[in-house]
Amino acid sequence: MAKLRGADILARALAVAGVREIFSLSGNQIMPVYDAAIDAGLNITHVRHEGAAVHMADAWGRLTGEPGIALLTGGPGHANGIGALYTALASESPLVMLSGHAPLNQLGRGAFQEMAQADMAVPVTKASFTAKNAATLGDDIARAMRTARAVRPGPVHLSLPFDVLEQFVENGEQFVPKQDSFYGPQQTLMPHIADSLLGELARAKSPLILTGPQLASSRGHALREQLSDATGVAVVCMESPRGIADPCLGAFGDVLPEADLIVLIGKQPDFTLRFAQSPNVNAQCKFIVIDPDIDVLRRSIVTIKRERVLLNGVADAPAAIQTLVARCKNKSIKTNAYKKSVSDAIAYRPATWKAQTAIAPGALHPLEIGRAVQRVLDAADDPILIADGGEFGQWAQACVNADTRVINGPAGSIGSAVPFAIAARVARPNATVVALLGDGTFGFHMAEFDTAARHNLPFVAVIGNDACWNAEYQIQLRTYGKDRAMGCELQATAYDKAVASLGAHGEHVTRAADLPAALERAVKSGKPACVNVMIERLPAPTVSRIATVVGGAH
Ligand SMILES: Cc1ncc(C[n+]2csc(CCOP(=O)(O)OP(=O)(O)O)c2C)c(N)n1
Ligand SMILES: [Mg+2]
Repeated sequence: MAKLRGADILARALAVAGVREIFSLSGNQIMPVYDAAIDAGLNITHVRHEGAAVHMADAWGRLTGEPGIALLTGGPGHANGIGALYTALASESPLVMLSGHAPLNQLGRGAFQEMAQADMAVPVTKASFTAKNAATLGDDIARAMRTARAVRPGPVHLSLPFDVLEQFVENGEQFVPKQDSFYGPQQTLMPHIADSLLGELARAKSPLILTGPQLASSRGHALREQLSDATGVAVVCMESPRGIADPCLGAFGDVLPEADLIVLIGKQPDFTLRFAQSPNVNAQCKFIVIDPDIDVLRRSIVTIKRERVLLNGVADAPAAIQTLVARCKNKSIKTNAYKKSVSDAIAYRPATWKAQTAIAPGALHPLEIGRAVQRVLDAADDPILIADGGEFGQWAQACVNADTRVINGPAGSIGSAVPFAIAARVARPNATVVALLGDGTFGFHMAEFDTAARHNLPFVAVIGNDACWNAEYQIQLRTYGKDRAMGCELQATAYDKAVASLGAHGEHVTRAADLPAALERAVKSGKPACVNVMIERLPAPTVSRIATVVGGAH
């Protein structure tokens, strides 16, 4: 058997794991991996900023369920990728960030780009470590992928010292792990806990099941529906930093205090659930907590308060749902009346929204964009919705939907939409991908239009352009007064023209009547497209049948 470099073992290990796509920005430290990728049949989407590569790996993880792979260079390249890991961590998205690294044999002597890379990534990953030699590199990548998928999915970092990538080992093939090394065991829900849980659900008057962002994926969507059908109980996935006030959940916050039993499946009773406290959650409401992570489970019980927790168990969220659905088979389940009031509340939008238009000429109301984009998604065979950014992002999430949706998520970090959209096209080459995002947010990864053009990955980015960092501007108006706005204005930039020079199709829209045709041209262009729509500067919507509706009407 032949000698192999560390880089070849790594590339072959990735191929055995089923990896075909890598998101990367090149650099000295990782060029051996680029070389090895040719023989291993790995395709590289070569981006313009490392943060974009990590966001792409994140979207890949959410859309496919398989860890996305980002490959960055060492030192500054690694540092540029760190911020994007937080978005993936909060959204429970599996990915592996591989970073080049100064050679081990030069460490401590002032090596080029020497940096404590693994330490840097610790707070924003599930595991973060550095490869030590070529013979164990395959095991390292297997461990990284297992860990990314296991328990609560999330990002893992592995640093790749240059001398390890260049090191030759005899009989290298034997160090490439077998396929099953990339998968760990599932934690299933104990049948007696499942049965007790189902018993409590049947006894409760107004029960509710909540899941975390892991279940926001397409597979998660199907599992949630199965669980709701099987138990007759509403199942709600929470994946927004606005939590119970997520505009995509309509008036959910209105009916939540009526729940007398909440089952949390992989969902933490954190800020998004207002720490499960009154008045948002009834003080008498009981809880059942199922979580894959024993430490999180303990913390959840303390947050909720032990006396309110009827039952708890350790299990992976998807596996727990499968067990619950299986244990419901052949039982006659009645649909709980509260399920309908929850789904009605979630579907609720103010009646005025249907016909809402802008007041002044020259700009649209975000709802007018929502209606036009919804028609495009509804007409597509495989629609994917991406939403991100500020007040416009909230409007978009409130009024546009698709079964496959990727949003910036509980991290509350803006900027990922363009990389998400590009990765969505890599993951699903025939999908119609539409990203809705604010103008400030668009600026983060504008250069990735060049990546999309070079790799022939068409998608449509629809900018709600209010020439403002409006979310922060609204805080200034609300908190400090209308004369205290400061520094949040942007220019009414022609982003459509800016990205046209990167190979994109551009549209500039100032009238609602022109938007449908502009969207159609953008989709048909077969290019990455930017539809730059001027909008009114409105606060994000708060949807409630009880509270005053903010921003919905003039
Ligand atoms: C990485 C990151 N930086 C800053 C913020 C704070 N922030 C949240 S929304 C927002 C404004 C976004 O502006 P834009 O995309 O134009 O949307 P708008 O609110 O104007 O609709 C800012 C600065 C954040 N959430 N994440
Ligand atoms: Mg804006």
